[in-house]
Amino acid sequence: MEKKFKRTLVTSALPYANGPVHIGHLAGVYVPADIYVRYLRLKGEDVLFIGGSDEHGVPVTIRAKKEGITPQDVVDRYHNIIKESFEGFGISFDVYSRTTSDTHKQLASDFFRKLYDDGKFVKMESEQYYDEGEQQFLTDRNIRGECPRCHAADAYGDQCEKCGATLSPDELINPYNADSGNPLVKRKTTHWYLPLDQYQPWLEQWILNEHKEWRSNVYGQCKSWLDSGLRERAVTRDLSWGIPVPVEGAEGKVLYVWFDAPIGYISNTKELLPDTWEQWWKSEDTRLVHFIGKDNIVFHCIVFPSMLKAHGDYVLPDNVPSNEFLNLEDDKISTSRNWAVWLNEYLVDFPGKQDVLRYVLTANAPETKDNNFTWKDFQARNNNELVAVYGNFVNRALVLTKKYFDGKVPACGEITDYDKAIIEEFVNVKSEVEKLLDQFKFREAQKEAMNLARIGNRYLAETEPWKLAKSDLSRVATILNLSLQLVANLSIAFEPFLPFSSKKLRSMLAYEEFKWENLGRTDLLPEGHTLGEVVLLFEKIEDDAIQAQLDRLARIKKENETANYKANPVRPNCTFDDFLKLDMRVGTVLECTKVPKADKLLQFKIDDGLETRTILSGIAKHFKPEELVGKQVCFIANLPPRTMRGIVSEGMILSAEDNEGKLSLLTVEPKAKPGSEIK
Ligand code: B3M
Ligand code: ZN
Repeated sequence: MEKKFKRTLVTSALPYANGPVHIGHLAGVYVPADIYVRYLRLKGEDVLFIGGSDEHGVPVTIRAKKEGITPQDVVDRYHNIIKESFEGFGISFDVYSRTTSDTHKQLASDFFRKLYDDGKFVKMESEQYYDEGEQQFLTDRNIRGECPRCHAADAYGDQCEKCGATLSPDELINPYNADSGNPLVKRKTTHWYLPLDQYQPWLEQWILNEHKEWRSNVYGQCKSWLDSGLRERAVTRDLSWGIPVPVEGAEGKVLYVWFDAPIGYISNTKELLPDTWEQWWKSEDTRLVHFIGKDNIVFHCIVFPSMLKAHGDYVLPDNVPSNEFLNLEDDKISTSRNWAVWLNEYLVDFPGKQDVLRYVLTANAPETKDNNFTWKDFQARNNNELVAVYGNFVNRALVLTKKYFDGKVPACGEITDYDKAIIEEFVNVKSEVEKLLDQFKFREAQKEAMNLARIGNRYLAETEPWKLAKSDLSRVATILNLSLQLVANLSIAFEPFLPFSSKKLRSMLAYEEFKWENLGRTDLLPEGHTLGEVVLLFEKIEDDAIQAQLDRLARIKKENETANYKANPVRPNCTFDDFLKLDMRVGTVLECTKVPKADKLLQFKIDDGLETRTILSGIAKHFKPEELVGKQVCFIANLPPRTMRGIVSEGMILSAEDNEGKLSLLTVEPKAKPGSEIK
């Protein structure tokens, strides 16, 4: 049954204030949320858009340590940078506050205390890693050590970045504190846990049965969490940076950042509306929508709703539109590797071009799968779509009106069948775009808006009014009247997506009143209405601006290759006898072919001085088989045979890798005799 809502409360994830925000943030969360909010406002609905910085948590303290400043210094700096970036891109928050505000600290603390008083937590003791020198407990991210799988020297407590393995701190070999370098010991500590297992049946009903309409990536992730069974989650931490746990005997403990951060949505609403905030959070006719990235799904769909449920006073989210990730030039965006387009830098490099980035990020929005941003595509979409279609149409319609009718909207005369067909095409756009926006399909919705501009462009190209000026001025008047109506429609349709250009366009049209309900009408500009000053809506982006960005990225890639490189630590000693057990030899490659249907495997036939030996090796991505024939390789001759794809492999070919993981084969120089033993 369709519920009736009176108001919509839109939140967007609170970015960590430990660094500036980049295009991935904008594409994944803030542009879609902003489009949605602008659309609802344009429809005259009651809507609030809540944002803010997430200022607690370990990422902030890590940054502070690195720079030798306090966590408060870090968040003060980045909160302001982030806030300005969002303003720069027209992200139209009603409030953008921070989780270090007094309002938030109080509200989050009260929230915890209520759950505590109501007996909603369980208290448990566990053993955690502790740095005796620094006298502190460590979080998973702060613990480093040797990876048990690939033996990389500096795997994190939760993951090895080298081999990608998901880890727990207990698995690391020789764990140490990433900041101090000190070795760690285990020590007992007590924490409060939210027993999510108790909420499992309710969550299954609420999500899996009552919210089947959630995006499939969101629904799917929830289902897999629920299928594997929920467990209790600690909501406190042994840290000094954060909101103190408001319970006696909890000195030195703070609320877990993921406990306090989502409460920030509530606190920021309270800060904005000290008297009426409760209406937004505590009445059933509020529709709550969280815009987030995919790494935040579990917190917004499972943990936070369980907290809200435990509390009892608050509404639950009605939808949680979450995006996948955006890559940059085919590589994962990474703050630590500086592989990103930073919003504050973009605003300096491309002044006045906020809408171009908004447009491109929406056109490539990672709504259903990870997507890719490239500077060439950015340039092409600007030049071929914004300039050549939207801008061109607008410019022609306005310039011709200036030229033939002194900048006044001419009279619409007789409508031809062709005109009618054009009108019909664009009056439907309203319901089309609405349907898509209501389903959070922003990429397609923007495409529809662009189609409107395409229709206009085609209309002018086909009617060629500039050729009729001498012979049939009243026909020119009709064509331009309709074109101008279409331009006015564009200023409405694009307002949620490209607010800066829409504003510019409205001033060119001297058309201030714009409402969503007017979309699709052909009488928006009355006959005789005087247009404003005409300027270019979009400008071409030249190759050198794009090249400068590509050069920057190439520079960063170079730096990353050389910086931070450290070889793996040496493994524990083995004896000379151990070494002698390995029979390593040189062989000459007689044949090398790809194994059919196995994209990684190469099949070698090797002259090993005794016979022809077959060896399979998973290195097909790195070499062209024909180039290896005649080369000498080193291999282990006494491993037990292994069968892969029905072929028996009798040994292992030795290789080493460069900085980017590209392999080189071990060989001998000058040549040795086949079968020669390596000593
Ligand atoms: N700060 C994580 C992130 O930026 C976290 C989101 C909090 S939303 C309440 O991805
Ligand atoms: Zn590893």
